[in-house]
Amino acid sequence: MSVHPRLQLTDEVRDALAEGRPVLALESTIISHGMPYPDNVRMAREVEALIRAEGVTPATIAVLDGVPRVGLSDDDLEMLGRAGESVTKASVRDLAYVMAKGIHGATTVAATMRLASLAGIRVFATGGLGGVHRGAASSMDLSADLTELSRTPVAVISAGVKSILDIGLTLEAMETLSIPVVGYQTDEFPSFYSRSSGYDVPMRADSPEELAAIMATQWELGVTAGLDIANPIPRADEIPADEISGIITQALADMDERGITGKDTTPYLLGRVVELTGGASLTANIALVKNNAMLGANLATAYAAVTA
Ligand code: PSU
Ligand code: MN
Repeated sequence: MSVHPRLQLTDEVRDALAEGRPVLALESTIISHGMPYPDNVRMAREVEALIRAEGVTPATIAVLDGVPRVGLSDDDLEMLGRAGESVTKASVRDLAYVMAKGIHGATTVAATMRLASLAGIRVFATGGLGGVHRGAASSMDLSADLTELSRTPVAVISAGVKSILDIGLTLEAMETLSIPVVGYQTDEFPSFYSRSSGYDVPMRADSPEELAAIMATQWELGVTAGLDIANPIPRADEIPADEISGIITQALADMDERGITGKDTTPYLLGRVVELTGGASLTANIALVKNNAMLGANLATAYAAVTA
């Protein structure tokens, strides 16, 4: 698989891909917009270290000075974390803009998927996906993460979607968009901070090998959609759904009061939930990202074996 000429890969990522060794993609919106500094930078470094310890090459993706970069240095991670919300949150619609302007873009799940795919990377681990927002029937706020999942062949591991979204409508939208939703060792779709959501997953897999077989088969069929792999937060780290639901309701009310809309909603809600939980949601968020990175590393390994 050739790499798109506009992408800049680190030597480490380029060599791993050329030799068919496993590579795991990671996003950068979670660093600049998803967590406060300096926890965000520490999380990004620890996640990369965990992945390397599994024998897999991490590829954190961002646009820096207009160049889509696949694999970042420690200094790049520090810059993205420290600059925080002053870095443009870049989804797919923003990619050409930040590149043409020569500015930085912290890539969302959607934009990270697109760049990973152009680099030939098929597995990507993150925290939470975007989806259908509560009240979407009037706001039309549907994350472009769903659009991209419907058309770009990358498996995305997340801990489900937060109940800042409408989980039922998000699952319906994914069915319509032909996005497989696969529960990892679970029959229930997880809701980010909590292992439960009240919604079933339509499919279940119990090992990385099973997941890799589903990916390979789907793409052999010419179904070019991605996959949503839903990996519940570890039991020891979860915040029970009844504890977090009141906090989310409060955060949504605060958002409406401040008139926050559009691409600012997800970062605002995440930040407000961290404040309202006195930091407990951040601890849970970091734990689930690490858990997803571990599964991602094992899946990248299993998928590399299938496609070897
Ligand atoms: N959910 C999280 N943390 C995040 C995001 C979502 O728990 O950092 C980010 C991801 O980058 C995701 C983006 O792709 O928010 C979705 O934003 P929007 O809803 O504006 O599409
Ligand atoms: Mn949105």
